[in-house]
Amino acid sequence: MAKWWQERVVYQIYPRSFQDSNGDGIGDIPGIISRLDTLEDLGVGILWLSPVYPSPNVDNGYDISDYCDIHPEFGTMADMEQLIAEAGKRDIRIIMDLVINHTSDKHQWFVKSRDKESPYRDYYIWRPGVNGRPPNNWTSFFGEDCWEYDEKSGEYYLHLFAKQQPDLNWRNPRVMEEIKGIMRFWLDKGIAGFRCDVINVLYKSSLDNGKKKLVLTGSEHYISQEGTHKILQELRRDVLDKYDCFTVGETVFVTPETGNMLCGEGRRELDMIFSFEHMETDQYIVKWFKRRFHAGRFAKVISKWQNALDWNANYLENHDQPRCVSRFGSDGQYHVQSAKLLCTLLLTLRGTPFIYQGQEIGMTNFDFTGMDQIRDVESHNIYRLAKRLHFPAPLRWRMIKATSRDNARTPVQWDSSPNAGFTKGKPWLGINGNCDRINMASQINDPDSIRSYYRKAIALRKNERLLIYGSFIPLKISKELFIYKRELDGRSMTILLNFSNRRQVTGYNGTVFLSNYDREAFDGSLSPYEAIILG
Ligand code: TEU
Ligand code: CA
Repeated sequence: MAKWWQERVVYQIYPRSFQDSNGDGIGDIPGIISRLDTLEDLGVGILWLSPVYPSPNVDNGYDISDYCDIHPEFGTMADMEQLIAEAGKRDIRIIMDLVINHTSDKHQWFVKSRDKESPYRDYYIWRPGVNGRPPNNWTSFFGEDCWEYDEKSGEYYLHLFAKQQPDLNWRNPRVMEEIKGIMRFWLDKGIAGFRCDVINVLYKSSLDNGKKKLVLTGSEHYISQEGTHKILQELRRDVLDKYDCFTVGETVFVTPETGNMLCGEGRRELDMIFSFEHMETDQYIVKWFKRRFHAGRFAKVISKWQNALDWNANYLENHDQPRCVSRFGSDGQYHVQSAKLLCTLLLTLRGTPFIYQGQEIGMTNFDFTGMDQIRDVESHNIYRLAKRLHFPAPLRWRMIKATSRDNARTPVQWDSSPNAGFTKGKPWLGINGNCDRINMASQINDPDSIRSYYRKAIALRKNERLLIYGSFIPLKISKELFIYKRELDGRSMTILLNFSNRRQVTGYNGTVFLSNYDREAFDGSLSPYEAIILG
């Protein structure tokens, strides 16, 4: 049965880097409000805000110290209420980031839990050490230990991410009731749902040692456990089902089987999930060891997931991933064509498309030259770990440069003025030097720009139900070509994507619905990085 959140395009905003309104160099909510007309013009129907709650910003807001307020650097609760209202006037709905695997270590719950006698002690996972060592051998997502010793109470607490992000204890029914209250608080303000942060690691089935692994020793005890399914079913039954809203879960290490268990229609858990497998086809084991991008490997994984789930959440970049045009396209000679090609892919897949801020103008990876310009806690931890492992400095920097999450976090390039129109102050993170040629102002009225192409593709998707609800049928996958068709009620469209800088003959023909070479007719051959939709 059709759902409104299947028919809209989502635009992800990383507020810190979107638009500053008061000159402190940090993006904020009034800045977002000032850009709503541009977002409405683009044609997006939902905004996902990365966290705007009070936070010490160890992990830029993914370490929350108060779930029911707004960080002063982003504005006030009145600003947030105004954003929800102003977006609503433009038929744009807002979803917030729900980070409930962990809080900040500055959250009152954690501060109180450091006292062994506190009723908040059991909100977190505190354990005594074993022979002066941490309680088990687990390793964290951020390349550190998973346990931090707390002198005050003489025990360790678990943190799957930074040590300033203590994991909540989801075996505690009081934690469940607290989180339900937080979700109702925001849903009552009129938001339309949540993007749920690392939502499939909430329940730890055991704290036993894990099998030693290069990545995330111990994860077999907490990835997609039965206890997590029960939690998601309860949140759905007691809170979400009482509102006109949806959820998209960020779910690490899911397979199509475990993914279906989390978001299949009948499961009554999440509505959609972000899987990672297509984002792992250009790496060896971990993202820090880059592998040459291969369109065939990429296309095979995308095709698999297209038909593995009832409904997909499709994305090519976000605040954690490098810029897709630099990674899967070409940010050199074919920058414009390949950015439009990736737009065509994203907007013609079956599932809700998620566009990340700046993707619509073809923003590229950053042009930083050293770690002193990097702000991301994950990058600094990994750099330190690589140094401890005696990786030579040039290799360490090469690893970080290609993969750091800061690639996606440089401020949005609005125009070619100083600081790209993002701020009148000193930006919290460096602005890419290519903002003089890649910026919103130079594209917004140019019919041949990347942004104009995104606007056309979004409009086409809105007007063609077969691009929303049609079946996905792969036709050809090779090192250069990804060709597939969408079909609904006897009508079909064929999408041809040339992921190479060479001309390709395809043997297809048809009426051109969209082309990144502005073709009127199609002779069967594709130019470098050409994308075309035939009907
Ligand atoms: O990310 C979860 C997560 O696992 C990411 O670190 C991801 O594995 C990696 O970056 C992919 O390349 C979520 C948020 O998106 C991220 O920003 C937070 O740092 C993290 O959770 C902790 O809240
Ligand atoms: Ca600001």
